[in-house]
Amino acid sequence: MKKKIQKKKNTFDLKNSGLEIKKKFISKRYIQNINSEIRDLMKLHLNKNHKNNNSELFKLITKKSKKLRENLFKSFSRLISCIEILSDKKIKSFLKKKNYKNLALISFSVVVMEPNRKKFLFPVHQDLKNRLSNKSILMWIPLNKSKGSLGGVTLYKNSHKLGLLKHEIGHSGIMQLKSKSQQKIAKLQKIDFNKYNVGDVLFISPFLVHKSINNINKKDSRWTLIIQVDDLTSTKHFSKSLNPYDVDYHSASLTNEETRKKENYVNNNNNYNF
Ligand SMILES: O=C(O)CCC(=O)C(=O)O
Ligand SMILES: [Fe+2]
Repeated sequence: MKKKIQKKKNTFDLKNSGLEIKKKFISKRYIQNINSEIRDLMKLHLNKNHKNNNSELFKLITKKSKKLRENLFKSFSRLISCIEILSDKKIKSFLKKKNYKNLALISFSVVVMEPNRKKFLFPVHQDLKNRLSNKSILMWIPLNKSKGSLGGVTLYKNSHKLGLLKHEIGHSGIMQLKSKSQQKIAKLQKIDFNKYNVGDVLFISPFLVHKSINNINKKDSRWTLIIQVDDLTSTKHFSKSLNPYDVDYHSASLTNEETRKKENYVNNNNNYNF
């Protein structure tokens, strides 16, 4: 009985809570393949035959050249192996079960959160840019495991029910909820997703407010793949506009992905004192 209650506490349903956590869900080989390609890309630029993990190689690349680091980082989010994960049968059947149809790939990106570098963290936000439909889903897929220290995301349960909230560019140069919007979510339950294994998937509504959790690990970075897809069955707005709402009214001018690439990784500093 106790066990049942416990289980219920940790179970979230996408429709009601705006999030759903699936443990040991997808085949690890997809993740292994992405990681090995990421390592291959970096190893090509390092002299020795390094056997290091992603985080160690990224540190070596960072030491070597800022431009190289920046370009390699951008290339990770272009790897076709990242979207091959959408062929995983568990992901396919999950989306089918939730009645997602005619899916369009909106974006996919690899996030690297280095230890104690707060500048890259995403403040509270919804993912409003580039939506082609209001029926949308985001997959947050760990590329390395964490017992908590690597950080992750804080999710504001039920916040997707508030609809579109107004955003602005925050002091870090990244889009965040305006303070009035922040007041609206202040009393909602916060769920920290910071303990995960390779194979787990967090499904969320992109309209669910979320933010990054700091990586407090001593040496490893957090590597996460984020894929967003939209259901194109309800696109009545297409006769007037591509997006289902006025994106610029609600959000600042850049997508999170764009801000990350332009503002953070492409800076004119010569050192990495973020
Ligand atoms: O993984 C994270 O820290 C959050 C990333 C995120 O929210 C985004 O890319 O929009
Ligand atoms: Fe986000």
